[in-house]
Amino acid sequence: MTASEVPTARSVITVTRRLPPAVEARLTAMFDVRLNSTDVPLDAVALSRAMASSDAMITTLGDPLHAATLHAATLPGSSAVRTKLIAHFGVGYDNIDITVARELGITVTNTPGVLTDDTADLAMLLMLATARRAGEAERELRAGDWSGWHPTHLLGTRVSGKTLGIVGFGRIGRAVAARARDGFGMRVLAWSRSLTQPQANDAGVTRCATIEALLASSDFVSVHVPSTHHTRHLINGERLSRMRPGAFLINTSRGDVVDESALVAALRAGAIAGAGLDVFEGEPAVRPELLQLPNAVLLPHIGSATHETRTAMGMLAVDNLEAFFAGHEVPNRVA
Ligand code: 8YV
Repeated sequence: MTASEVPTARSVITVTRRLPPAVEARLTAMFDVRLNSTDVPLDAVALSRAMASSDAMITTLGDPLHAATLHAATLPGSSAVRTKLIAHFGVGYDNIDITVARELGITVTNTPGVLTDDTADLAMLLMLATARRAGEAERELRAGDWSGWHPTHLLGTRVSGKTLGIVGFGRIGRAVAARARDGFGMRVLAWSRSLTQPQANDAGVTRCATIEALLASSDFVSVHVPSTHHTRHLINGERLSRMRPGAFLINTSRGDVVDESALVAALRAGAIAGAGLDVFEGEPAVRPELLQLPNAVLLPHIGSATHETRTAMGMLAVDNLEAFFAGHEVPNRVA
């Protein structure tokens, strides 16, 4: 954006979902803000209309900004969209067609870094909950079915000292590695398409040359890759069959990275011991077969859901808006 394009009146910002109060207050003080008071997700038509009538948007992963929706937002007789910035509230932005956004001259930013620790904590929580059968145990107690302590009741699998394989070694993968190694004395293996030996050495992990080698050698596998056309069904039936029979799969990244029907088959057959999932292929819908499996711990995409992190994510999105409308380079550009 050039200085001449910077709107002089207060810029109109549409925020697609409710955000923490401190974030909404800061936004409202700076911009002409259209908040979503109902907190109901906007459909494709409402998203296009909002883009056609706002200078910028704050979006979330529940807002599919595919090519058709972006094109539908163009002004009549023009290939331009009024929205010049999509400040996405989240680190993953697979809901946005970045190529089309770029073609339409829309800047896109995300919120990296601030959610790393909470998402890594949740991966550890899922590892512990699946291995120690916390979901099953709590369901039993709440149902009034606990008949008292006995030596063979609800025996699980030890986490400490085991081998963890991390698929994808970005910020969150590295944060999980540090927790597992330093907190739980685990041996940590890592694989990603770009991980180099010096990077693995620096992080104190063992680099696997192939994902298959990592899967075959891990007691726990935790997935930390973004959703792209390269990673869709990265963990498919063939790769699940490479895992150890007693191993657990943890996914806090994106649902489509794991072939869920193959995962259900592997869990049913006892080909792996369990799965801890915070993300799903068709979320918020969850495959009914998964709901029936006692060896799956299922959470409703709460990786970054703490007061601290959601506020920090919102503030980072506002930092990007502020920089953009001041005519500066945005801090977290992805397009
Ligand atoms: C966010 C996430 O809560 O940041 C991400 O990529 O998956 C979540 O932790 C979500 O993106 C909000 O839009």
